[in-house]
Amino acid sequence: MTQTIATTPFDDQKPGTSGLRKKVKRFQQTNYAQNFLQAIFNSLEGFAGSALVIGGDGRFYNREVIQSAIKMAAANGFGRVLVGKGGILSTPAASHVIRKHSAFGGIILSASHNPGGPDGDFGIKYNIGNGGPAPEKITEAIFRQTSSLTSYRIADAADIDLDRIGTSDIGDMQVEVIDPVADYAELMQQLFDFDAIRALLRSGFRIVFDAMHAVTGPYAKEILERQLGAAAGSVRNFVPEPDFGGHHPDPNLVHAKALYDLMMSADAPDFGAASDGDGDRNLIIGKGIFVTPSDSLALLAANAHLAPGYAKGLAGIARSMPTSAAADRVAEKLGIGMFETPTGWKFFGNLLDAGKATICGEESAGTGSDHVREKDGLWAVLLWLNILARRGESVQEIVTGHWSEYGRNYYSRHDYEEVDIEAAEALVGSLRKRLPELPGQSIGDLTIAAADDFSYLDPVDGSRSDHQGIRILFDGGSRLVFRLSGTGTAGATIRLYVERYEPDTTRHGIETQDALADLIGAAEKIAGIVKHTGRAAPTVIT
Ligand code: G16
Repeated sequence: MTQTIATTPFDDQKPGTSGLRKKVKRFQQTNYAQNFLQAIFNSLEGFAGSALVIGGDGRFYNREVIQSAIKMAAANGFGRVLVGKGGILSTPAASHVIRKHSAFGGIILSASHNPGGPDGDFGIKYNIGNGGPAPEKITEAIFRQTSSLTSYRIADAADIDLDRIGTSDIGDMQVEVIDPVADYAELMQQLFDFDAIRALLRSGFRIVFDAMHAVTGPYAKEILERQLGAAAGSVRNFVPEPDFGGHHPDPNLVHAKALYDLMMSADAPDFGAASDGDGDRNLIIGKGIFVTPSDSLALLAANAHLAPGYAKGLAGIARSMPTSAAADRVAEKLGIGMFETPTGWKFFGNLLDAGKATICGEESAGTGSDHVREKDGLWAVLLWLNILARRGESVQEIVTGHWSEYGRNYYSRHDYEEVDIEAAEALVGSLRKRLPELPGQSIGDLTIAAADDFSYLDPVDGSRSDHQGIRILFDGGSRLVFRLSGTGTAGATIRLYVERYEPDTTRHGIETQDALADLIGAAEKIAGIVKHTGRAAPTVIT
């Protein structure tokens, strides 16, 4: 009953920052998804008879690929598959299910915050037994497999009924359709002071959570409204749609503008939050104040001890290199380790497994901890609510208090999306060539202290990752970072990260883009973005 289907390789199946992400239309080509799945299985060893977790964010094409993945898992020798009801598992929930059930690994179908629907994006990612994204060693092996594939194996079986919780068999493999929310909700109860949050919400503290028609809807409805008693209607856009209701499920100030506008209005609730397509990102907005992801990481780390799961304190903090240094100051004060990794959650896995870091975060709206091995949107929301409940202050008071204590890291990211790939590579190539001559040069009042191309040496397994972003460091600690995104599906996306540290509290009220204006001007002078790309302005500023 196992079929071996002949196929030919595709030359574009190199995993990016987070798995393989492409247009749905590309994934719909005959054998495209199956090839990649077979390449994953071919690159793994020793999984015969063990469990595999499969789930996705519910986007268009999710169900079809899930059926193939289940049948291919059976044909390749897995003993058991756990799949979320309706094919749904948020990325952090999938990570938890892998860990809790000691699965060999998991297949997560998502293109994260990218748009869905027939003209949108799709993605496949493999997570290892610790629940985290496969490290580069494995993604490189998968890529090698994709280039020489001649066939894939699939069980000749009927589709599994994904909408009914229960077990069935495909040959020797058992398929278990599980409640996607239950295990995750139980984990959150262990980490946070649900009584304190419940009391806060009962006291009239108003929250709004925008699930953006994506995967966190069922999780947020259950946890925030049913278990914690947030007012009915606090969770918005909570029904996951294959096309995310036609929206772009990216919780940033552009795509979650309605939430932002609400939070800046006179009658704003006390706390606003949103998550993305697959539930691993978060956006936090207080009444009248947006909290940058970099600040959020620092604040959560500084206050985590107020939640029962972190009462013992943190072992260390990790952040991706382009993320602001706000968390570094917290680590310094707490006297704990601070780790700077390349962009990509996969780089945190070793640090978390080794007990070197407890909390991790990225400028790209991701925060998480050692409770799973993915970033976790709802986890961040619950930790914020736990902190707010225990401190009894507003978001604004907590954020400005933090700046007074540690100084403020003004921070912004400018994205130039869908740029011609050659033009983007030329910009980076030219910068890379000029790195040695940059130190000592001055642009206006700014003097370049150092310039390099970031390399990471993993302190746990000694692996090295080069070319992870160009850093231009100025006297006084300001910084520019240039890198190309590894998650886009059309052309290239140039990311420019701008940061300035301001210790003086009397200068903490400046509008962010104004506070960074000299650095933004310097970025143009140094990199020639307009000349290279023909773009007069970024596509998205966050
Ligand atoms: C993924 C990765 C993150 C990374 C982000 C942006 O997030 O897991 O670690 O920061 O992409 O990456 P890039 O700058 O290369 O586009 P997600 O939420 O898209 O899975």
